[in-house]
Amino acid sequence: MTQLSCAVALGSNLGDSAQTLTQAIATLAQHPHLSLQAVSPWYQTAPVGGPPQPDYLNGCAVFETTLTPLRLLDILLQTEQQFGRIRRERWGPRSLDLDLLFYAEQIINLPRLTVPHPRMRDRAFVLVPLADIAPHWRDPVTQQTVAQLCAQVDRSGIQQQLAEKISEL
Ligand code: GSY
Repeated sequence: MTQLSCAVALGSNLGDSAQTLTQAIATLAQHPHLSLQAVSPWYQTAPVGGPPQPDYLNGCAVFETTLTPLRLLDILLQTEQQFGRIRRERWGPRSLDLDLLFYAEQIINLPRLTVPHPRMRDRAFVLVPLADIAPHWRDPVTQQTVAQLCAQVDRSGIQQQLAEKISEL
């Protein structure tokens, strides 16, 4: 079966976010059809949108997979639930958020799934960590690379975590 690359964004602002992100990556990496290729540093980021809420910890990971996009989406949703995600309010705080950003160079518009992620181009908290691990990945919609998209966003409010705070996988 053909292995395709996919990029996933991770975010958390409830509980021990560093531990949650690290364990979520480890859980995904153990899936028989996901092969972890790269993980970004974690960034402490000011919340965008929603009610007043704590800062987030955000990062990105790249996997190779033989899963279909919808099967991968289901695994991301299951993993969110495993880590106690409760959808209280749409833009409110959450223990774990996993978003599928890219699935190879495919453009997917399904009722349950839009890829590339429709809001990723405006989000420094996604583009900054993604540019660390996949700067040359080309957005199939805009034809711009992640590095180019990242250079266009306001990265104030984005702070890289100190190395010793990044849990080892
Ligand atoms: O869309 C992901 C959840 N989210 C975040 C986030 O992960 N990081 C920051 N900085 N702000 C956010 N607002 C929402 S909603």
